[in-house]
Parts: sequence; C-alpha cells; structure tokens
Amino acid sequence: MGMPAAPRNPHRRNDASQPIKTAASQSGMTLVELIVVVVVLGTLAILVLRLSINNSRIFAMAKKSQTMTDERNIVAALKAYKQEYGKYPVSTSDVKDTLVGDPVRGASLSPAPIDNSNLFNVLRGIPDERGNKDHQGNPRRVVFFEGKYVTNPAAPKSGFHDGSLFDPWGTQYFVIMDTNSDQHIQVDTFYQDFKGKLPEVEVGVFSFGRDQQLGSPGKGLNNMYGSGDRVSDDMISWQQ
Ligand SMILES: [Ca+2]
Ligand SMILES: [Ca+2]
Repeated sequence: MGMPAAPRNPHRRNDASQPIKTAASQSGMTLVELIVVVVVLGTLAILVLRLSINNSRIFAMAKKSQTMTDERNIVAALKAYKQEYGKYPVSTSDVKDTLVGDPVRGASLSPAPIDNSNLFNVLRGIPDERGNKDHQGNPRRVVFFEGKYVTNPAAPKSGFHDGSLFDPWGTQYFVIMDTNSDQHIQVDTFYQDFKGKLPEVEVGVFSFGRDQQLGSPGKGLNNMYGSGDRVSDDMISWQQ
C-alpha cells in the first residue's frame, strides 16, 4: 500500500504562476545590489582618503609642534648657559654674531654656519675635540640641554646624530647668538624681510622646514610673508 497523497494547500498557487528565475538573479546579484555595493565601496574609499589626509595633517602638525618645543628649549638652554658663564658657548667672531647649523644645506647663508655639534656638545656637557675639548666649553659640566638620539642614523631626523641636533625633516637646527653684544641677531643677511628691523633678541633658532631649504617651499626664496606658494615654511623662534 502506498503513502497517502499530501493534502493540497488551497492557498498555494499554481507552479506556473511562480516568477521565472533569470540568469542574473541566479548568479547572486541584481543590478540594484550591484549599485549599492559600488556606492558603499565608493563611500569607504572617500573615508579612507579623508583619514589618510587627516593623518598626514596630524603628522605635519606634530612635526611643527616638536620643532617649536625644540627651539624654545634651545633658547632656554642658551640663556641658562649665559647666566652660568657670562658668555655664549660658541663664538666664531666678536664683531659678528655666530651662526651654527647645517653646513651643507646652509652653505649659502652668511656668515656660513659651522656644524651645530660644536654648540650642543658644550650644552650637553659632552667633551669633543672641536667645541668642547677637555670640557673647556663647559668646565662645570652642567647639562643645559638633553635630547633623544635619532632612530635612523642613515637619514637623521628629530634628534641627535654624531653630536648634531636635527629637526623633524632632517636638517640641522640653525642657532644664531648675539656674540657682538648689540642685543640684536643679525639675520637680515639671509632673511631679507628683517632688513632694517632686526629681531631684538640675543638668541634665535630656526629650521628650514619641510622643504629643507631657506625660505619658501621649493623656491628657495627669502620671502617670509609672501602669498601662495611663496610663503616660507621655515620655523623661527623669534616669531613664536
Ligand atoms: Ca648681534
Ligand atoms: Ca624652507
């Protein structure tokens, strides 16, 4: 004896009235679904792009903030040194102010800067054969300045390497000291904007900024307050 036939569902439609499945729907995605996916992916791409732009802005801000902090600390260290010893740690001339900094990237500056390790070895109480032989530059061995070492000595940035202090973009910090004692720093020989209005400070620190050259991004101009791409990216302690 066979199984009894299942009772027929009175509400069930005839098989013939079922929608016919197309090849597209069988492949798993309708046109509407495809559009939704494209829109979602597009939105995600925009979000990722915005995030990366924001991240690079945050990194740029962090570098500038680090530079301002370094410059303030250098000025403070030099003031403390002057208070301790009654002079500045390095003096290349008593008729001109003394400039230390990146001797390669700053080769066009006048006066030509000497490597800043001459200054920082004295301020850190580290003896060296040039600026601080047998602690002569800092006989009381006071530590006026401390800083971390760079993480990659092959491309030094943000710290000390070989006695020199580098800014976050990889150029040695420039420091100018009023060694001719006229209570001004003679910066107008390279920053033309300060001609006739020399900063009335005894110590100035500056960084060439992201373009690693004096003045404006990519232009090498001295224009500090120009417009558009002529605005300098240098960071200058006496303007903070
Ligand atoms: Ca001076
Ligand atoms: Ca610059």
